[in-house]
Amino acid sequence: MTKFVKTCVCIIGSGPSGLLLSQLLANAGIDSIILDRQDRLTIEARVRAGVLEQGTVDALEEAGAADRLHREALVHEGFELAFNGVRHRINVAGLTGKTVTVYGQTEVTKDLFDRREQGCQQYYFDVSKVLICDLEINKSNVFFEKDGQKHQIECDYIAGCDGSRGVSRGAIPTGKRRLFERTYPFGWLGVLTERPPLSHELIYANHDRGFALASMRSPHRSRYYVQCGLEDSLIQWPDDRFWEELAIRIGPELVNNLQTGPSFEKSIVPLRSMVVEPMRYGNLFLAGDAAHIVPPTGAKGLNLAVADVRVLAKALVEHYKYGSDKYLDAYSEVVLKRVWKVERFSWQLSMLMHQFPEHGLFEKRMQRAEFDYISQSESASRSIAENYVGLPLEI
Ligand code: FAS
Ligand code: PHB
Repeated sequence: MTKFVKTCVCIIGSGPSGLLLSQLLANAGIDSIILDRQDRLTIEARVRAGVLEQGTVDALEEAGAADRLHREALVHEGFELAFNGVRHRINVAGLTGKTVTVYGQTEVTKDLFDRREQGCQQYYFDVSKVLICDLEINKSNVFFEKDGQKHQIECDYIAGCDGSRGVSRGAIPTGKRRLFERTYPFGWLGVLTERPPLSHELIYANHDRGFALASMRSPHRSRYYVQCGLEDSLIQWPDDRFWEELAIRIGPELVNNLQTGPSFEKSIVPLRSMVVEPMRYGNLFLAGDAAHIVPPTGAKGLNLAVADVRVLAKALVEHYKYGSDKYLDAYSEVVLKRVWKVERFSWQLSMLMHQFPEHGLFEKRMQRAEFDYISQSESASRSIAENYVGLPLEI
């Protein structure tokens, strides 16, 4: 016997976009139910993004999930680009009057779950066989199974917040959607270690041997990445090799500050740019990685997901509170405009800061010339700073 429930918005995916959307709706008195195929601990444990735009911090504040962030996060006024050891600081505060916040996605997710615990909204973890139906009629339905029990949720709207490998994107008929994709011929190998960071700001380095990034989670916990082959496996990257390679790529000036130690998390992520159009089909609205992927070079993944959700939450509140569908009808067009600008910035920084196997000497000179131009031109540095702190939200 199928268990049947009704709600306003059925949210598929309990990552940062699904959780934030549900909280913003709950704060406006709008009911939602969240489904996820994983459990809370697995979702919280994911080590992903680490840099938050001011807009993301504002959204977490609006959701009532920013208290711990304000106590524990690091506020940064700049970051560095380095080319074979030659460094240039992008003074984001000086150039834009804004800052970025270093606070792990793991912590953001924990805070949103804790905030949610305070409410009484429903959610289902460890679900399977999620099926999205009836997108073009008045009421839609989501079917799924949990612990062998069949469930059906009837709802007005479905928010597809189920990431890059979810089911929502596929619920848009093939003929009604377009996929734009760029893959990169390398990945990022990332480690977490309980060691103080080598610098008080992030450093993105392009070296003849490949890209490297020095980031952090706290004054005691560092996050480092090196560009690696897509076929590489973690076995090929024992800690010693990782530290050796990182030391070379960050350059002689910085290596003395590098405190190495055992990694307690190590993973490889492929780099990809992807956008699906439209981001709405009938009663289904896509948000976050379900609709677009950016390479992590611009630190935009999580921030873009949050930006989508801020627009979608506003649109749903306008619908339920004021009976206006103006924002719902404009959602896909408005959000995609900003998504493509953020895709461009993430692609631009990825093309500048990595070693491409297919690049010849000319392309390498182009990269160097672009770095030199950025280092000498305040307007070029301001352009990077404007994008890094976050483009305005067209809401
Ligand atoms: P998420 O992927 O976070 O959440 C989707 C949720 O949907 C998951 O909990 C999943 O279990 C659930 N789900 C999927 N399919 C489902 C189904 N069929 N039924 C029910 N539930 C389902 N960004 C950066 O800025 N810096 C980084 O260093 C960085 N590193 C990353 C590393 C990896 C491996 C990945 C994948 C992304 C990384 N990102 C990074 C980008 C990341 O931050 C994402 O943009 C962010 O997690 C997007 O959040 P959501 O859209 O909520 O999707
Ligand atoms: C991180 O700290 O994990 C991080 C920071 C900046 C990026 C990507 C990842 O661009």
